[in-house]
Amino acid sequence: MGSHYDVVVVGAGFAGLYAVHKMRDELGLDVQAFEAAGGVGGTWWWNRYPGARCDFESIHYSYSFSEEIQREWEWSERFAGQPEILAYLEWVADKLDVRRAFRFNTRVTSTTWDDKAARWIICTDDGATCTARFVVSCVGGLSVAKEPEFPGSETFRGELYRTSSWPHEPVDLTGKRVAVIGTGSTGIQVIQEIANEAAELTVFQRTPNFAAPLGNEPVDLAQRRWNAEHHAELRAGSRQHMIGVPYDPPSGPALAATPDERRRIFDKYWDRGGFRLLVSTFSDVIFNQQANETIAEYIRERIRERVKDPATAALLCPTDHPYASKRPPFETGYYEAYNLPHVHLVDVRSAPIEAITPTGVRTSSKSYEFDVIILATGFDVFTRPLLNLGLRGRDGLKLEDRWANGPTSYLGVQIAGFPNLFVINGPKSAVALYNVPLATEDNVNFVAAALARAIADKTATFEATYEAEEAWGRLCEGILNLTVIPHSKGSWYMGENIPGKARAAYFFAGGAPLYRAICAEVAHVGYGGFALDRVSAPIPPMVRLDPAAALLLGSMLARGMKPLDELNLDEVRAVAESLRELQLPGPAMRVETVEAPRARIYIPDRAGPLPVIVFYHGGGWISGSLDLADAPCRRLADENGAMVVSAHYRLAPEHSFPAATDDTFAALSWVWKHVSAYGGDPGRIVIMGESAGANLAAVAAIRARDAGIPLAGQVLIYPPIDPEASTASRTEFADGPFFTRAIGEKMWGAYLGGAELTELAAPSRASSLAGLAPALVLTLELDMSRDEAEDYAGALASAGVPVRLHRFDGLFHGVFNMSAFIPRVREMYASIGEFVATCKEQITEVA
Ligand code: NA7
Repeated sequence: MGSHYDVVVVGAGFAGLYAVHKMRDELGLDVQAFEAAGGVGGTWWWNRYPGARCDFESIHYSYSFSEEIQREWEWSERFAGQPEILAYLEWVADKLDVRRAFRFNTRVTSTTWDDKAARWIICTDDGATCTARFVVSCVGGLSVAKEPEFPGSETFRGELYRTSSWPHEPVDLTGKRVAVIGTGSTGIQVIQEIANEAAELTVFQRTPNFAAPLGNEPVDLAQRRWNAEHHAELRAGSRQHMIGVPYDPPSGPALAATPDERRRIFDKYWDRGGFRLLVSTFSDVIFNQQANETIAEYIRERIRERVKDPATAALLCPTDHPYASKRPPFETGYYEAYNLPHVHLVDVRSAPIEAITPTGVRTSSKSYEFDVIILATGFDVFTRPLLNLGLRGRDGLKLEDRWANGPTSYLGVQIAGFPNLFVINGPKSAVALYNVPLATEDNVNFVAAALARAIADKTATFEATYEAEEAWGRLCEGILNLTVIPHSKGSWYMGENIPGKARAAYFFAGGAPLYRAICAEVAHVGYGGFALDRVSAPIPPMVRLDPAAALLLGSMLARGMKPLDELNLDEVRAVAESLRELQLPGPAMRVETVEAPRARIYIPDRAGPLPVIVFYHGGGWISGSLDLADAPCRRLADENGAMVVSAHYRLAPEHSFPAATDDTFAALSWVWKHVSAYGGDPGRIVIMGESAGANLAAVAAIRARDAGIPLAGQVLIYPPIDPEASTASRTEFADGPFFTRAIGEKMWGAYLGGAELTELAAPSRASSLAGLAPALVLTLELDMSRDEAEDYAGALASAGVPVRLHRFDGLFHGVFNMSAFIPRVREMYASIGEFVATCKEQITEVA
């Protein structure tokens, strides 16, 4: 057995160069790296085809970790071409002096875990073997070309090139009859570049793509100076953006805009390049098929404007998949190429390619003759590069068996069963929709911190648990299913471009800020979801989020939302009111306003007398309003055929305890006495509240019992019960999601204002809970007040009160006000509906 290393790194692209630097120079580890290519550069070493270029601006598509590197390198074009990007990576490699860590022209052929020695055995194609405590794969996601599906390529007598292994010597296409197969990002770049060079260019297109102008141009001196001075803010903006570039936020939903407004916004971003057309136009294009169709049709119109022959234009217009459900390409003069008389478009959807022949290409309807054939048919993404490492994990577990039904991973960084193997930008990482160099830095930094921890603690094995992998897989799939991406056919996003490959979620589509927040949380809680020396730490809350809740949280992070406990009173109140934007609008109905006590009465158009819901809004006793409760009250009234009285109460800290409980109880007493004048039935009152409003409802239910006011039921929507409760959920969800223990404590403090804690603030402290109205208690899995609310439900039941307890998995405190973005809030309404119906029945029986 050859040498032993702390770390073996595989790959010399963006990830490998930075990983070697980080592990060797910052952690001081003994690192050996391997690279199959003859030099550094990764994808930019291999993909030397004419026109190869990045489509994130180079100022963003570059390393951010070193101020010196950012300052010293100047890009000549907005979107640099392959030679310049390769030169950059070579320059970085020299600057960091990482080349000497690499063995080039050396391919890893097998990577086998030795359980006894707790290390990896790595064999390479030069016949050498070494061992390493850790392996860090930096092999990239799009680094293994798709196997050609066409028989006969070896018989072709002309020149056959694959874009991803393009020769290093210039290829002269002048005067030649050239075929390009494939019209993805690569095919489009090649076609537009060589159209004027080839004598005849024939493009074989199976699926047209939604290509938009790249907007490339030289970077002038003034711009270079500006860039150099603004790196810090550009990078900060990038890291806060869903896809890791500081692009404008979208202008709300496309479906809420008029056709003229949509046109204006699409025009604005059409030729500005990057992914602006996707991320800076409208918020719903990636989520809603109807919204997506507005942008899809806009792009089709632009294609028709540019391509003279209507039949060719029609062939170039995609109609079988939503915009951005396949990775959108960018172009410069691509569509105009089809106006050239010697450029021909062949539709191989209707007549598929059957073979490559000695003289050219044969489709099911015709044979074509060529001097040169260029294959731009894509990659076997994410899985194949790792499978090619010949990985065998614990007990000889083969990676191909582990992944028979599609890839699994935890955070894209580790695969259960493969200890001490870390993957940079692996399957189910965020990289597919996240500016690669920044995604890479995030992953390398995460892995380096994990290694540092393992080394410091003398941890022999560091591995993802199967449970964490499952939870992560569910989140990835759930988020992807909320987008239009699964509606594409044949996209590498879903593994569908390779015949026989498992259709699955190959990446995390929740956006960079959420991904970063999750990784930070995982590390913060001691690598939750990982087993260190086989002792596993619990899966952190953010990994267990409902996918829609996760996406919403991600978009809040992208908007720069500060943690709630860092906000001042006015800011908390503003946040509470802003939740109205997250609510589904409530149905129109008659609303009466009462001044003393202040309340709104929502009266659905049904025959009375109506059952009555008395509703108290949430907001931690310090925020919230009748406006915040407006949409939920309309919905409650409509769905339950009930009159809903939304009661105002005074807020702390201006009015601390007992103002709110006195106001809410006074409102209840008023309803009992006066509601019949509005058509309500005082014999069928259900009291209900959300969050702090639920605490007030629980207390009002006790006061009602004591005052002889009959209630048909009480609905407590994630109520805080007792500020001194010492529960597991308080500890587990102390840092959120969304609602934190610190803000909870501030709210309780403001509400109590130093008053002694009694049953009028903490209902569980009542001397008896017997005789209270039947209760429905709704709790949320990822809420710090979950356990105290469930304990209260238990106490009510022990006191003989009929209780229903309904816990909702994956949701966090506050979601009742987020119904427009978290579809499962409808389950909460359904649960309330069932309960309220029972209350109605019971009273009817009594009556
Ligand atoms: P893509 O985007 O996977 O494109 C591959 C193209 O090759 C696409 O147009 C395919 O058509 C076509 N293709 C693949 N197999 C066939 C067969 N058998 N017959 C006809 N046409 C075929 O790969 P790219 O290299 O362009 O881009 C990959 C990524 O690199 C890109 O997304 C960026 O992230 C950078 P299909 O759509 O399958 O009908």
